[in-house]
Amino acid sequence: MTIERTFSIVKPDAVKRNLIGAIYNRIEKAGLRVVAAKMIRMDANKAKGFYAEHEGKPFFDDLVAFMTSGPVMVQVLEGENAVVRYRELMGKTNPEEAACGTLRADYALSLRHNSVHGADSPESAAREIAYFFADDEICPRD
Ligand code: RTP
Ligand code: MG
Repeated sequence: MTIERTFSIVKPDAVKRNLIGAIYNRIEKAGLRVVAAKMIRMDANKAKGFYAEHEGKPFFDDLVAFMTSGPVMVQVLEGENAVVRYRELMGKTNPEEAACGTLRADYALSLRHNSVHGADSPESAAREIAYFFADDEICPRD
């Protein structure tokens, strides 16, 4: 069994609507464990660095404005195949295309205000975890 880590954000639209607990509940029910978490408010530089892969795309400025519009919860999740399993739990980027029962189908407001982020590969997960957390802020479970 390979235990993997992934990186997750509860985005500003979900924090504003008091959905942190609901989303954590779904993460835990899916068998993923929260091994690090904190609330932060990103500034523009932090958000631009996080979404650097999208720099130059037409939605980039709006994405950065949205991600800095309020506090977010950032967390590290651990479990078997955590990257793929958390992407499945989130559903597709656009909530209109997200499968029933996924976080985005149930909570997202729009393509931009889509409530959650999840790393798209183990390599992205490693980069994103290191972008927000020091090693000693992560508490692996027994
Ligand atoms: P995320 O990185 O936030 O988990 O979302 P994702 O992998 O499902 O989607 P990605 O392609 O990485 O896009 C990042 C975020 O940018 C916004 N977006 N807007 N056409 C558009 O207006 C557009 N496309 C993407 C979404 O908020 C998406 O989550
Ligand atoms: Mg992405």
